[in-house]
Amino acid sequence: MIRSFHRLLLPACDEDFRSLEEFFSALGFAPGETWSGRRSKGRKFEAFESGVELAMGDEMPAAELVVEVDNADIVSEAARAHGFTFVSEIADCDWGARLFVLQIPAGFGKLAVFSYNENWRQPTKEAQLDSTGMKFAVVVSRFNAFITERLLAGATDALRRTGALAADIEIVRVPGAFEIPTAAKMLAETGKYNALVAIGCVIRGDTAHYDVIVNEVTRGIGEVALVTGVPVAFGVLTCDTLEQAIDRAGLKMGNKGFEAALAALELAALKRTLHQK
Ligand code: INI
Repeated sequence: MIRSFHRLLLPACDEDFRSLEEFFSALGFAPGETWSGRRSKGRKFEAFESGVELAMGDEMPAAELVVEVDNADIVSEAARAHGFTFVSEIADCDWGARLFVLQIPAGFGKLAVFSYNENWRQPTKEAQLDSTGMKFAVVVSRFNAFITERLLAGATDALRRTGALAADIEIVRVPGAFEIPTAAKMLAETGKYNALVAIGCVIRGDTAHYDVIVNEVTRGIGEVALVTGVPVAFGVLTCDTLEQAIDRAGLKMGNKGFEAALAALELAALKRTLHQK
């Protein structure tokens, strides 16, 4: 059973030794065991995995050593900053990687460095945040308008910044959070909108029915999305105090209207992506 694998380089002089040390350290190898004795000295550079790889076919790196890194672009910049000699610049490979080749100091041949492109091994589907050409409706409750108007401004800002036209954002006002699901269902059923954003603010101190309202609104908004198939993002603040609501409407905790609009857009874009064959 093999315990480890080493590629032994034998520099001819101290200067070569030092330049190889700088080379492998700068590229991100983990410095390992060192020894210095009367007859010899040495230093190991370790990598997480190592082994002998056999490969055939086109576009193979012509190099004596090959390393896989997390991000070849970053390592390439580090190599340039150290003045290492490039045999080939970083470029895309048709096997889903970015790769560059360096000259190893002291005449030890070439080192190919590559990283696989994100998600290459395990592709995932992820939508782009581009709302160009999409239509949205924002349902906003008037109760606690001091807060909900700020959330609305955040939501429209997010949609405009990602490409939606003002004319493609319908704003519909309702009395309180309780009415949001009903209005959302009416809007979703028109089939005119790619996604909806629900905006409201329920504050515990304002009502003895806090839990009842919150549960009903949350369940209702989720149900509209599931029943109609139109994404509805949840931009309803449920807070203990007015101060908490203010923090979430553009102060310390960001603007939840902005975040909800991005979530609506992402789901609308995901729907498109998943429907494409
Ligand atoms: N509506 C809210 O949006 N936020 C609240 O905090 C709130 N409180 O505290 O009562 C509230 N109540 C109104 C409710 O949503 C309905 O509009 C009303 O009950 C009429 O159906």
